[in-house]
Amino acid sequence: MTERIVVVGAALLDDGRLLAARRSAPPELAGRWELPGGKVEPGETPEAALVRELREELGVETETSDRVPGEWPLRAPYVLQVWTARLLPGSPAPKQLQDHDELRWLTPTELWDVEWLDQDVPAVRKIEGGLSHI
Ligand code: 9L3
Ligand code: MG
Repeated sequence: MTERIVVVGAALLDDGRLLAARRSAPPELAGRWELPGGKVEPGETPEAALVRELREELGVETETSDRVPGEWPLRAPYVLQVWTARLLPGSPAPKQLQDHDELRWLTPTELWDVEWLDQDVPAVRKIEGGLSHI
């Protein structure tokens, strides 16, 4: 059996808002919004992978905190796990450097204003449930 491969996504929060990123690739995902992130590499912790992916994709310096409980299936062998993250003091603002063509900081009431990837919807619901505690 093939091992499952973890894809990490960020609930990147700033001032009570969640960052959503619109994918520009691949074609079947382009135009839909996601929690930014990517694949964990062999020997890498999920948290380190997320910090690396956010640096590569958005040019930001971040730290992870709590994991959002749950694990959601992607196309096999991938599964999505999500960590809460925040910008470190002095981090540049997020820019769409790679894989995205638009970014939005969503307030809790705007969370469903974007067309999330189907795969990300359950994770965003879970994040929404936790937002009132920030
Ligand atoms: N994926 C789904 N939701 C997400 C992320 C970060 C990724 N929030 C899916 C899209 C790709 C695969 O996981 O099929 C690998 O992601 P990436 O490395 O292309 O970002
Ligand atoms: Mg990615």
